[in-house]
Amino acid sequence: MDDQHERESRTATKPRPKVQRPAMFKVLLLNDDYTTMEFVVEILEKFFQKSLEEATRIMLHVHYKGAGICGIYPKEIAETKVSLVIDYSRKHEFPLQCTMEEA
Ligand code: TYC
Repeated sequence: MDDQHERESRTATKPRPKVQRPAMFKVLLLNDDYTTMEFVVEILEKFFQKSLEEATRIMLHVHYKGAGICGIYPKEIAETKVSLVIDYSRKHEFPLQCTMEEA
């Protein structure tokens, strides 16, 4: 086997460690008729680290389209965000719904 051929076959058969990428989940906000626009913007700033401009853009998207993505996270983080949003909304007596689905 010449040098070049040997180098290629070695590279081609090199075992690769199997990397397990975590399953990722989209966190979604749903529209409703009662939650104020200001409160949704506050949620996006507070729990999803969005700027005022980005939070306003996402809120308007949800308002007009019915649902929108706040962020994409590993499962446990997504679950925590959903709980935080729902708890905070209920505490402020808004019916805002937040859910997650596999990305
Ligand atoms: N539709 C609400 C209103 O007109 C605003 C709103 C936007 C509510 C996004 C929920 O996820 C939501 N006050």
